[in-house]
Amino acid sequence: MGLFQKFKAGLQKTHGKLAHEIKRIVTRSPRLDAASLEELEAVLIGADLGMAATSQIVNAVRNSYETQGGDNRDVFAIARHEVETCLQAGSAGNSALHEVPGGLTVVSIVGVNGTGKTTTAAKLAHLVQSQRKIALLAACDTFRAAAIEQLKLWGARLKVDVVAGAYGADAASVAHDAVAAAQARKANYLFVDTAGRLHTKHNLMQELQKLHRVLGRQMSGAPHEVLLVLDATTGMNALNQAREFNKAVPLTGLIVTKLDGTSKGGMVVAIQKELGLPVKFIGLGEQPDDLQPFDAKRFAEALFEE
Ligand SMILES: Nc1nc2c(ncn2[C@@H]2O[C@H](COP(=O)(O)OP(=O)(O)OP(=O)(O)O)[C@@H](O)[C@H]2O)c(=O)[nH]1
Ligand SMILES: [Mg+2]
Repeated sequence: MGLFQKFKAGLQKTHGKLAHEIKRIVTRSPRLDAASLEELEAVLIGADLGMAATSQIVNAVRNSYETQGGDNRDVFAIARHEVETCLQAGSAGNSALHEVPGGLTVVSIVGVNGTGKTTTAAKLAHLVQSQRKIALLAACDTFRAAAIEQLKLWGARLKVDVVAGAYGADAASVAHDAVAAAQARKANYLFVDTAGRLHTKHNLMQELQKLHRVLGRQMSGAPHEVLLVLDATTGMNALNQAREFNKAVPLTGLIVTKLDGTSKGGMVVAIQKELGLPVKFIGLGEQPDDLQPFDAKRFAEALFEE
Protein backbone atom coordinates (compact mmCIF):
# COMPACT_ATOMS: atom_id res chain seq x y z
CA MET A 1 0.00 0.00 0.00
CA GLY A 2 1.35 3.43 -0.93
CA LEU A 3 1.79 6.05 1.77
CA PHE A 4 -1.13 8.13 0.59
CA GLN A 5 -3.31 5.01 0.45
CA LYS A 6 -2.36 4.29 4.05
CA PHE A 7 -3.31 7.78 5.16
CA LYS A 8 -6.58 7.49 3.27
CA ALA A 9 -7.45 4.12 4.74
CA GLY A 10 -6.56 5.20 8.28
CA LEU A 11 -8.53 8.45 8.04
CA GLN A 12 -11.52 6.86 6.31
CA LYS A 13 -14.00 7.58 9.10
CA THR A 14 -13.23 11.29 9.23
CA HIS A 15 -12.99 11.60 5.46
CA GLY A 16 -16.21 9.67 4.86
CA LYS A 17 -18.25 11.91 7.13
CA LEU A 18 -16.72 15.18 5.88
CA ALA A 19 -17.02 14.27 2.21
CA HIS A 20 -20.59 13.08 2.56
CA GLU A 21 -21.78 16.18 4.39
CA ILE A 22 -19.88 18.69 2.25
CA LYS A 23 -21.25 17.05 -0.90
CA ARG A 24 -24.75 17.30 0.49
CA ILE A 25 -24.30 21.03 1.11
CA VAL A 26 -22.72 21.93 -2.22
CA THR A 27 -25.02 19.87 -4.42
CA ARG A 28 -28.16 21.31 -2.89
CA SER A 29 -27.76 24.86 -4.15
CA PRO A 30 -25.71 26.05 -7.12
CA ARG A 31 -24.31 28.93 -5.09
CA LEU A 32 -23.35 28.85 -1.46
CA ASP A 33 -25.60 31.19 0.53
CA ALA A 34 -25.16 32.26 4.15
CA ALA A 35 -27.14 29.27 5.42
CA SER A 36 -24.94 26.84 3.48
CA LEU A 37 -21.80 28.47 4.84
CA GLU A 38 -23.18 28.10 8.34
CA GLU A 39 -23.83 24.44 7.69
CA LEU A 40 -20.32 24.03 6.37
CA GLU A 41 -19.04 25.60 9.57
CA ALA A 42 -21.03 23.13 11.68
CA VAL A 43 -19.69 20.18 9.69
CA LEU A 44 -16.08 21.27 10.20
CA ILE A 45 -16.60 21.92 13.90
CA GLY A 46 -18.22 18.47 14.10
CA ALA A 47 -15.03 16.91 12.79
CA ASP A 48 -13.12 18.70 15.60
CA LEU A 49 -11.15 21.00 13.33
CA GLY A 50 -11.54 23.70 15.98
CA MET A 51 -12.82 27.27 15.72
CA ALA A 52 -9.69 28.87 14.28
CA ALA A 53 -9.13 26.46 11.38
CA THR A 54 -12.87 26.28 10.71
CA SER A 55 -13.16 30.08 10.40
CA GLN A 56 -10.14 30.13 8.16
CA ILE A 57 -11.70 27.58 5.80
CA VAL A 58 -15.17 29.15 5.80
CA ASN A 59 -13.73 32.62 5.17
CA ALA A 60 -11.62 31.33 2.31
CA VAL A 61 -14.67 29.66 0.75
CA ARG A 62 -16.72 32.85 1.15
CA ASN A 63 -13.94 34.98 -0.36
CA SER A 64 -13.56 32.71 -3.31
CA TYR A 65 -17.30 32.97 -4.04
CA GLU A 66 -17.42 36.67 -3.63
CA THR A 67 -14.31 37.57 -5.57
CA GLN A 68 -14.14 34.86 -8.21
CA GLY A 69 -17.71 33.62 -8.26
CA GLY A 70 -16.25 30.20 -7.56
CA ASP A 71 -17.70 26.86 -8.46
CA ASN A 72 -19.22 24.69 -5.73
CA ARG A 73 -16.65 22.01 -6.29
CA ASP A 74 -13.96 24.37 -5.05
CA VAL A 75 -14.91 23.75 -1.42
CA PHE A 76 -12.81 20.58 -1.24
CA ALA A 77 -9.78 22.21 -2.85
CA ILE A 78 -10.03 25.27 -0.60
CA ALA A 79 -10.34 23.15 2.53
CA ARG A 80 -7.33 21.05 1.50
CA HIS A 81 -5.27 24.15 0.92
CA GLU A 82 -6.25 25.89 4.17
CA VAL A 83 -5.73 22.77 6.30
CA GLU A 84 -2.32 22.17 4.79
CA THR A 85 -1.40 25.80 5.51
CA CYS A 86 -2.59 25.55 9.12
CA LEU A 87 -0.63 22.36 9.67
CA GLN A 88 2.56 23.66 8.11
CA ALA A 89 2.46 26.87 10.12
CA GLY A 90 1.96 24.87 13.33
CA SER A 91 4.83 22.46 12.77
CA ALA A 92 7.29 25.11 11.60
CA GLY A 93 8.94 22.48 9.40
CA ASN A 94 9.90 20.53 12.46
CA SER A 95 8.04 17.28 12.11
CA ALA A 96 10.92 14.85 11.61
CA LEU A 97 12.20 12.64 14.43
CA HIS A 98 15.33 14.17 15.94
CA GLU A 99 18.57 12.33 15.25
CA VAL A 100 21.85 12.83 17.07
CA PRO A 101 24.39 12.42 14.27
CA GLY A 102 26.55 9.37 14.85
CA GLY A 103 25.29 8.94 18.41
CA LEU A 104 22.41 7.86 20.58
CA THR A 105 19.05 9.64 20.46
CA VAL A 106 16.91 9.18 23.57
CA VAL A 107 13.16 9.51 23.04
CA SER A 108 10.80 9.64 26.00
CA ILE A 109 7.20 8.61 25.31
CA VAL A 110 4.71 10.20 27.72
CA GLY A 111 0.96 10.60 28.12
CA VAL A 112 -2.16 9.80 30.10
CA ASN A 113 -3.34 6.22 30.60
CA GLY A 114 -4.22 4.11 27.61
CA THR A 115 -3.38 6.58 24.83
CA GLY A 116 -1.09 4.11 23.05
CA LYS A 117 2.36 4.85 24.50
CA THR A 118 3.63 1.27 24.71
CA THR A 119 2.34 0.33 21.26
CA THR A 120 3.78 3.54 19.81
CA ALA A 121 7.21 3.01 21.41
CA ALA A 122 7.31 -0.44 19.79
CA LYS A 123 6.14 0.91 16.42
CA LEU A 124 8.80 3.64 16.53
CA ALA A 125 11.51 1.06 17.22
CA HIS A 126 10.21 -0.92 14.26
CA LEU A 127 10.25 2.17 12.05
CA VAL A 128 13.86 3.17 12.75
CA GLN A 129 14.91 -0.46 12.52
CA SER A 130 13.47 -0.57 9.01
CA GLN A 131 15.86 2.31 8.25
CA ARG A 132 18.74 0.05 9.29
CA LYS A 133 19.28 1.76 12.62
CA ILE A 134 19.69 0.04 15.96
CA ALA A 135 16.81 0.58 18.35
CA LEU A 136 16.38 -0.36 22.00
CA LEU A 137 13.28 -0.18 24.17
CA ALA A 138 13.24 0.75 27.87
CA ALA A 139 10.36 -0.61 29.97
CA CYS A 140 10.04 2.32 32.36
CA ASP A 141 6.40 1.67 33.19
CA THR A 142 7.26 -0.33 36.29
CA PHE A 143 3.91 0.56 37.80
CA ARG A 144 2.02 -2.34 36.22
CA ALA A 145 3.53 -5.82 35.91
CA ALA A 146 1.59 -6.34 32.68
CA ALA A 147 3.21 -3.27 31.13
CA ILE A 148 6.67 -4.83 31.24
CA GLU A 149 5.34 -8.05 29.73
CA GLN A 150 3.51 -6.12 27.02
CA LEU A 151 6.68 -4.34 25.91
CA LYS A 152 8.69 -7.58 26.03
CA LEU A 153 6.13 -9.25 23.78
CA TRP A 154 6.44 -6.40 21.28
CA GLY A 155 10.23 -6.65 21.51
CA ALA A 156 10.12 -10.38 20.75
CA ARG A 157 7.72 -9.84 17.86
CA LEU A 158 9.77 -7.04 16.28
CA LYS A 159 13.20 -8.40 17.27
CA VAL A 160 14.06 -5.32 19.30
CA ASP A 161 15.88 -5.71 22.64
CA VAL A 162 14.03 -4.52 25.71
CA VAL A 163 15.76 -3.30 28.87
CA ALA A 164 13.49 -3.95 31.84
CA GLY A 165 13.66 -3.97 35.61
CA ALA A 166 11.54 -5.70 38.20
CA TYR A 167 7.90 -4.83 38.67
CA GLY A 168 7.74 -1.95 41.17
CA ALA A 169 11.35 -0.93 40.56
CA ASP A 170 12.31 2.74 40.31
CA ALA A 171 11.57 3.82 36.73
CA ALA A 172 14.54 6.21 36.76
CA SER A 173 16.95 3.41 37.59
CA VAL A 174 15.61 1.31 34.70
CA ALA A 175 16.10 4.34 32.45
CA HIS A 176 19.65 4.68 33.72
CA ASP A 177 20.43 1.04 32.89
CA ALA A 178 18.78 1.37 29.51
CA VAL A 179 20.96 4.33 28.48
CA ALA A 180 24.06 2.40 29.55
CA ALA A 181 22.94 -0.63 27.52
CA ALA A 182 22.11 1.53 24.49
CA GLN A 183 25.52 3.21 24.63
CA ALA A 184 27.33 -0.11 25.05
CA ARG A 185 25.55 -1.48 21.97
CA LYS A 186 26.09 1.69 19.98
CA ALA A 187 22.36 1.94 19.44
CA ASN A 188 21.00 4.85 17.42
CA TYR A 189 17.74 5.14 19.31
CA LEU A 190 16.43 4.40 22.78
CA PHE A 191 12.65 4.63 23.14
CA VAL A 192 11.57 4.99 26.75
CA ASP A 193 8.07 3.69 27.51
CA THR A 194 6.72 5.49 30.58
CA ALA A 195 3.74 4.80 32.83
CA GLY A 196 0.43 6.44 31.99
CA ARG A 197 -0.31 9.38 34.27
CA LEU A 198 -2.98 12.01 34.63
CA HIS A 199 -1.75 15.48 33.75
CA THR A 200 -3.50 16.76 36.87
CA LYS A 201 -1.53 14.57 39.30
CA HIS A 202 1.34 16.70 40.53
CA ASN A 203 3.37 13.91 42.18
CA LEU A 204 3.22 11.75 39.04
CA MET A 205 4.41 14.65 36.92
CA GLN A 206 7.30 15.17 39.35
CA GLU A 207 8.22 11.54 38.90
CA LEU A 208 8.42 12.11 35.18
CA GLN A 209 10.64 15.16 35.73
CA LYS A 210 12.93 13.00 37.84
CA LEU A 211 13.09 10.34 35.13
CA HIS A 212 14.13 13.01 32.62
CA ARG A 213 16.71 14.48 35.01
CA VAL A 214 18.31 11.06 35.40
CA LEU A 215 18.43 10.61 31.63
CA GLY A 216 20.00 14.06 31.28
CA ARG A 217 22.63 13.41 33.93
CA GLN A 218 23.70 10.25 32.24
CA MET A 219 23.78 11.64 28.76
CA SER A 220 23.97 15.33 28.05
CA GLY A 221 20.99 16.50 26.00
CA ALA A 222 18.81 13.48 26.87
CA PRO A 223 15.94 13.05 26.47
CA HIS A 224 16.39 14.55 23.01
CA GLU A 225 12.74 14.08 22.23
CA VAL A 226 9.78 14.14 24.61
CA LEU A 227 6.79 12.98 22.62
CA LEU A 228 3.30 13.22 24.07
CA VAL A 229 0.94 10.50 22.87
CA LEU A 230 -2.65 11.70 22.44
CA ASP A 231 -5.66 9.49 21.76
CA ALA A 232 -7.65 11.06 18.90
CA THR A 233 -10.90 9.62 20.23
CA THR A 234 -10.67 11.81 23.35
CA GLY A 235 -11.23 14.88 21.18
CA MET A 236 -10.55 18.31 22.60
CA ASN A 237 -9.58 17.04 26.05
CA ALA A 238 -6.27 16.25 24.39
CA LEU A 239 -5.58 20.00 24.31
CA ASN A 240 -5.60 20.20 28.10
CA GLN A 241 -3.41 17.15 28.39
CA ALA A 242 -0.89 18.71 26.02
CA ARG A 243 -0.83 22.05 27.85
CA GLU A 244 -0.29 20.45 31.27
CA PHE A 245 2.35 17.98 30.14
CA ASN A 246 4.17 20.74 28.30
CA LYS A 247 4.35 22.76 31.52
CA ALA A 248 5.87 19.88 33.50
CA VAL A 249 8.17 18.38 30.87
CA PRO A 250 8.72 20.59 27.81
CA LEU A 251 7.50 18.59 24.83
CA THR A 252 9.27 18.38 21.49
CA GLY A 253 6.30 16.93 19.63
CA LEU A 254 3.02 15.10 19.58
CA ILE A 255 1.86 11.71 18.38
CA VAL A 256 -1.85 11.32 17.71
CA THR A 257 -3.05 7.71 17.83
CA LYS A 258 -6.27 5.86 16.99
CA LEU A 259 -7.20 8.16 14.13
CA ASP A 260 -8.61 5.07 12.42
CA GLY A 261 -11.23 4.84 15.15
CA THR A 262 -12.77 8.30 14.97
CA SER A 263 -14.65 10.60 12.61
CA LYS A 264 -13.18 13.56 14.49
CA GLY A 265 -9.68 13.39 13.03
CA GLY A 266 -9.79 17.15 12.50
CA MET A 267 -8.51 17.43 16.07
CA VAL A 268 -4.98 17.06 14.68
CA VAL A 269 -5.43 20.42 12.95
CA ALA A 270 -6.96 22.11 16.01
CA ILE A 271 -4.19 20.86 18.27
CA GLN A 272 -1.34 21.83 16.04
CA LYS A 273 -2.86 25.25 15.41
CA GLU A 274 -3.53 26.00 19.06
CA LEU A 275 -0.39 24.59 20.65
CA GLY A 276 2.26 25.29 18.05
CA LEU A 277 3.76 21.87 18.78
CA PRO A 278 4.54 19.70 15.79
CA VAL A 279 2.63 16.47 15.26
CA LYS A 280 5.44 14.08 14.41
CA PHE A 281 3.60 10.80 13.89
CA ILE A 282 0.06 9.56 13.63
CA GLY A 283 -1.35 6.15 14.56
CA LEU A 284 -3.69 4.69 11.96
CA GLY A 285 -4.16 1.18 13.32
CA GLU A 286 -2.78 -1.53 15.58
CA GLN A 287 -0.18 -3.09 13.29
CA PRO A 288 3.53 -2.20 13.51
CA ASP A 289 3.57 -0.18 10.29
CA ASP A 290 0.35 1.66 11.08
CA LEU A 291 2.40 4.42 12.69
CA GLN A 292 3.19 6.97 9.99
CA PRO A 293 5.44 10.05 9.95
CA PHE A 294 3.13 13.02 9.80
CA ASP A 295 2.78 14.78 6.47
CA ALA A 296 0.63 17.91 6.30
CA LYS A 297 -0.09 17.71 2.58
CA ARG A 298 -1.02 14.04 2.66
CA PHE A 299 -3.17 14.54 5.73
CA ALA A 300 -5.08 17.45 4.19
CA GLU A 301 -5.60 15.47 0.98
CA ALA A 302 -6.82 12.39 2.82
CA LEU A 303 -9.34 14.45 4.80
CA PHE A 304 -10.73 16.46 1.90
CA GLU A 305 -10.49 14.23 -1.13
CA GLU A 306 -13.59 14.63 -3.25
N1 LIG B 1 -6.99 1.35 16.41
C1 LIG B 1 -5.86 1.74 16.98
N2 LIG B 1 -5.53 1.26 18.19
C2 LIG B 1 -4.39 1.69 18.75
C3 LIG B 1 -3.54 2.64 18.13
N3 LIG B 1 -2.49 2.86 18.95
C4 LIG B 1 -2.69 2.10 20.05
N4 LIG B 1 -3.83 1.38 19.94
C5 LIG B 1 -4.42 0.46 20.91
O1 LIG B 1 -4.72 1.16 22.10
C6 LIG B 1 -4.64 0.27 23.22
C7 LIG B 1 -3.77 0.87 24.31
O2 LIG B 1 -2.45 0.91 23.84
P1 LIG B 1 -1.18 0.92 24.80
O3 LIG B 1 0.01 1.05 23.93
O4 LIG B 1 -1.21 -0.21 25.74
O5 LIG B 1 -1.45 2.27 25.60
P2 LIG B 1 -0.58 2.90 26.78
O6 LIG B 1 -0.63 4.36 26.60
O7 LIG B 1 0.75 2.27 26.82
O8 LIG B 1 -1.45 2.46 28.06
P3 LIG B 1 -0.98 2.54 29.62
O9 LIG B 1 0.40 2.03 29.69
O10 LIG B 1 -1.97 1.71 30.32
O11 LIG B 1 -1.08 3.99 30.01
C8 LIG B 1 -4.10 -1.05 22.67
O12 LIG B 1 -5.16 -1.94 22.48
C9 LIG B 1 -3.49 -0.64 21.33
O13 LIG B 1 -3.49 -1.70 20.39
C10 LIG B 1 -3.93 3.15 16.84
O14 LIG B 1 -3.27 3.99 16.20
N5 LIG B 1 -5.09 2.66 16.31
MG1 LIG C 1 1.77 1.38 28.37
